Amino acid sequence: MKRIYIVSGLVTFALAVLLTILGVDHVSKAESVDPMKNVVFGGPSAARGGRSCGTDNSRAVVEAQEQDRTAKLKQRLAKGLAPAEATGGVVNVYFHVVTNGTSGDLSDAQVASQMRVLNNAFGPWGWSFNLAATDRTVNAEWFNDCYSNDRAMKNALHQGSGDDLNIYSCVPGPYLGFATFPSNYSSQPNLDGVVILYSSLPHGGEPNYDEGDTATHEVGHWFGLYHTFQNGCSKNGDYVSDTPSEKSPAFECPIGRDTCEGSRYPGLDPVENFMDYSYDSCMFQFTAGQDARMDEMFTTYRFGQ
Ligand SMILES: [Ca+2]
Ligand SMILES: [Ca+2]
Ligand SMILES: [Ca+2]
Ligand SMILES: [Zn+2]
Repeated sequence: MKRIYIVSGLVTFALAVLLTILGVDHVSKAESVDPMKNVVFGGPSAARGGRSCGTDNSRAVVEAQEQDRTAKLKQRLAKGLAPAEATGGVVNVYFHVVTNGTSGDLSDAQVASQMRVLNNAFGPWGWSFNLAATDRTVNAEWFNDCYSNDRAMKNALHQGSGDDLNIYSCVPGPYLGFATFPSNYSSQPNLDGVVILYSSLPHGGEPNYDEGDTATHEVGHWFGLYHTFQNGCSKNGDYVSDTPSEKSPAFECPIGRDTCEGSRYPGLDPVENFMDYSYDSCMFQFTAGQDARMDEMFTTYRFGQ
């Protein structure tokens, strides 16, 4: 971390976040559907036509993180602290290029291009990324499946602290990428970070997914965001109040789709949101509510840690 902007305002966002946390919701328990019913884990690989993300969004993981988050937020508020002290800043990035000797050897220009994509996506919300170091490792086993070899690879290569971002490029099993959540950091600091398919970088050659938004999506998880279709149309959803509820992942670019209908679920599906499963060319935004959540999660789990 180089520097952090401290802002005590943002009362509106803070209130929105608080209302969400306190369970103020329009949907009663009786009306909510099984939150896991429509959530796709894994899914088809990118090459077979759909984005797939290997981040562990299972109900147990999400509920544990939300319980811990709620408890820690209450403690902050009880001390008179703002929900998010860190509302932006410059995050140092350690970029780990893993290759098998022939594939995956990304150039410095490609890494720089990926950094620009991240800065364009998060910049409007106060966050920017500084490339602190790039290293290159030849290890065919890690490169060919850095999902299964996640632990060995990261234990060897991870750098920095909780407010620094580690990015690994390789082939993450069947996924375009996967990430760890902020609340994972304290128990497993060396595993913290984001793993992306090497060909998902800008002009990397992965059909429909080579504008660099896989990294943006996974860094969203790293900041504490869930998929926009988390929990489907049921209570809490993605724990962000201004992203319309969404029953299932949106593939390709189905603008106008509305999978949670009726007056309880205003708005069309957020298929243009970075945290959906649509094509890179389709996704281009985060919301103010997602920013408030990222700021709060960063404050709680990463800032100064
Ligand atoms: Ca912010
Ligand atoms: Ca939402
Ligand atoms: Ca809707
Ligand atoms: Zn994801």
